[in-house]
Amino acid sequence: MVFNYRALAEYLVEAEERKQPVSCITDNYPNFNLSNGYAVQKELVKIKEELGYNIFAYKMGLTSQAKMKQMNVNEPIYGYVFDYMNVPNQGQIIKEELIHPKVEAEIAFILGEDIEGPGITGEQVLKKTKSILPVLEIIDSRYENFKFTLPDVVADNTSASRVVFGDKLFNPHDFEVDAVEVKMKINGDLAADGVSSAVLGNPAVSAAMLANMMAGSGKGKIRKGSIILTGAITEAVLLHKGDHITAKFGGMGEISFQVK
Ligand code: 0L1
Ligand code: MG
Repeated sequence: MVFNYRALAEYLVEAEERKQPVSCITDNYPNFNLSNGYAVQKELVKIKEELGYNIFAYKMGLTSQAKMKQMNVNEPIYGYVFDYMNVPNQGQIIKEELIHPKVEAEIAFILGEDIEGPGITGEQVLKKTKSILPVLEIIDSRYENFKFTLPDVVADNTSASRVVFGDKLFNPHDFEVDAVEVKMKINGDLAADGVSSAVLGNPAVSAAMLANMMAGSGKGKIRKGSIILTGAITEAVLLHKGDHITAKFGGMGEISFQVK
């Protein structure tokens, strides 16, 4: 079947702009597959760029065994964070601008050198990483009830919506990157916790997998200076108007924001 990738990307961009969830693409097109999902994602990126936005970071999704099992897949997915999605630490997100946001804690990598697959390992990526920093990702599926198949969520740019980065950069060689403990509180109550080894054993493996997936789909290397969100350490927690979120990342400080 031939799909109109541009029209499907517009459908998802409009859902984001109107803050109205839509039904899954696969509800109408059961044959829509993962490579169709990435083709829609590519069009979605083009539309955002035509609107004047720029890619700010790469993001990996479904990087925990639990999430992969839930989706019945054995490979993570990737998408893009745009510049307009940035929220300052201690800042606020506006509930009315979003549909049904959830928050999850992650570690981001900033590359000191280009990385390129196929076959690059987590260890090799770590050697080429200049800095790491904590980040809270706010995901907001454009689909009704946050329910979708893998091709749907890839088309929807892996639910990317907002990001709140920590204030300080850290040298990855000063850290056990796979042993960062995170505790996330909402309105003072523990909402989610985890250890960074939940991300494919080590978040560096996730960044390497991104480079390998990019190479596999002919997208080339990931350039020096690029930022990569490596995937969730904690479960994603639903946010409500009025919530105050704080997340402590062991040895890496705290990130907080308010839902207005
Ligand atoms: O960043 C993520 O892990 C999200 C991937 C897409 C799945 C979801 O929206 O829960
Ligand atoms: Mg994420």
